Amino acid sequence: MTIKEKYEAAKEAYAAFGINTDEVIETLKSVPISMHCWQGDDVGGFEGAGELSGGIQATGNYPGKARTPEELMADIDKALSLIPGTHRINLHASYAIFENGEKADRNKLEPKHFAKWVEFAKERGLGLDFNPTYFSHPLAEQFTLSSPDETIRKFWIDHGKCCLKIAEYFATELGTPSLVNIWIPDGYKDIPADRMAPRARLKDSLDQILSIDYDKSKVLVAVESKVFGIGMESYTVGSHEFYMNYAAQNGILCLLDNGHYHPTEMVSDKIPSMLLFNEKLALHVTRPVRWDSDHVVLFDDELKEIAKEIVRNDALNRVIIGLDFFDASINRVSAWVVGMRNMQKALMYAMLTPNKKLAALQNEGNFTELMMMQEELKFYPFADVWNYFCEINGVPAKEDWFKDVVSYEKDVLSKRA
Ligand code: RNT
Ligand code: ZN
Repeated sequence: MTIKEKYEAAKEAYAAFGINTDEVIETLKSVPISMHCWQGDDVGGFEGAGELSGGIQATGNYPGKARTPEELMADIDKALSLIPGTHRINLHASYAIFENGEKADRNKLEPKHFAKWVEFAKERGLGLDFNPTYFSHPLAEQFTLSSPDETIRKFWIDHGKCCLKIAEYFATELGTPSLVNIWIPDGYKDIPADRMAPRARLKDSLDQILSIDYDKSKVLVAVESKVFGIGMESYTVGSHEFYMNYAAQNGILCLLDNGHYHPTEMVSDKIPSMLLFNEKLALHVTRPVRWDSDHVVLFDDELKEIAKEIVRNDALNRVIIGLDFFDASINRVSAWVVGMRNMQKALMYAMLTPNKKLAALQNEGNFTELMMMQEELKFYPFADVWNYFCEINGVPAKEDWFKDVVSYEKDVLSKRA
């Protein structure tokens, strides 16, 4: 049977639940996922070989990581050619591209330092999202926006302000709003003597950053909390409560990273609560293995639950989905493709679930049938819809994309010494 014939059979199976697979395919095609540039070079950036700091780690030394903007862009192109649909690229400030020997520190970054990225995005019809980089910098040794040193704190406030202007430029040039996500690594290894003052300074820093004049219809600002980091085990300034309150009070977004909570605490469960109180919500989808390890996103239970919460609450236009993982131990293009396709698969899986019927079983208290049905649905021919989706969007179905990665590794990546 061809992919198309299998699809036709699957279409009938889902139609029995009132699910129109043609519509699912149309909808999924229009959902952009923001692909993080930093999987391509282990969060290195282009400022020149500093160590990755801030309590995050990219472990492994698989050959072929991108060393220049040209290499990173080529690798992104390769990955995107194997991912169905049109997406977005998520940049970090540390990926500024300086030309003609010019340099600018993070507090002096300007839109022109990202002109090459805008050109890249324009040619491909991609949107751009952005992140100030509050790590891997001599002034980010322990504290940034919460620093007790006013000179350092000012430096990072200025960095935040520059980043809003850069994102505004992205949005203007590309005709699509840009998400600016603020994450800082600030925290203490051991029991602090004062938990309030650093947070008060962070609050003031955010107020100062947001006080600049920027177009709120073009720039969506989000804040990303975290429970702990390596070397900041006892206390992080930017905790969940801190940012949730800050975002609510200031009309900005929360960004939930599913590696940033206690191991049995699930982001999927937080999504509906956030949606009840916020027009929009941003996500960093990652895979924490025992800690915030940022493994490649797999098609696992929590990913499926996250996708279900987005889909069945009709929130595809309200949840801004970005990926955040960095595995340096495997082919990085493959890592992107696996993670991106899995995010899409999870959304499709959620769309191919008879959500109303299952909710009715819940409301009737029919938990026996609910469990049975949720289990049986796992064996419905979801893969046949996925493969057809790939085929009609001009990318290889099943594992067929991988041979492209293998030849790219042979012809391009392996030549990077
Ligand atoms: C770190 C945060 C943050 C970073 C990226 C590189 O724990 O998840 O989002 O991973 O900004
Ligand atoms: Zn994150």
